[in-house]
Amino acid sequence: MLTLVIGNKSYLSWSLRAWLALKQTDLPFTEIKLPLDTPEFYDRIFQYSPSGKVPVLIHDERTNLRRNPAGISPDAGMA
Ligand SMILES: N[C@@H](CCC(=O)N[C@@H](CS)C(=O)NCC(=O)O)C(=O)O
Repeated sequence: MLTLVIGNKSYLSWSLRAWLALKQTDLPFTEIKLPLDTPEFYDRIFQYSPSGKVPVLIHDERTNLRRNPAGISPDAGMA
C-alpha cells in the first residue's frame, strides 16, 4: 500500500502534481493531508518526511516521486 502525504491540492502545485501522477495509475493509495504553515503540520510532518516537506510518498521506503516515479511499480505507466 502506498501513502501520499500532501498539503493542500488547491494551492500547492507540488502536492497537486504528486497526487495527479498517482491518480493516473491504478495503484491504490491512502492520502494524508497536512495543513501547511500550521502547528499541526510541524507536529506531524517529520513522522513522514525527514526533510519536513510535502509531498512525500511512503512505500516500503520513502520515495521521491519526481526522481523515481516508475520505481514504485514498473507497470504503472508512470515512466
Ligand atoms: N523542492 C521541494 C518541493 C516541496 C516543497 O517545497 N514543499 C513545500 C510546500 S510546496 C513544503 O513542504 N514546505 C514546508 C516547509 O518548508 O515548512 C522538494 O524537493 O520536494
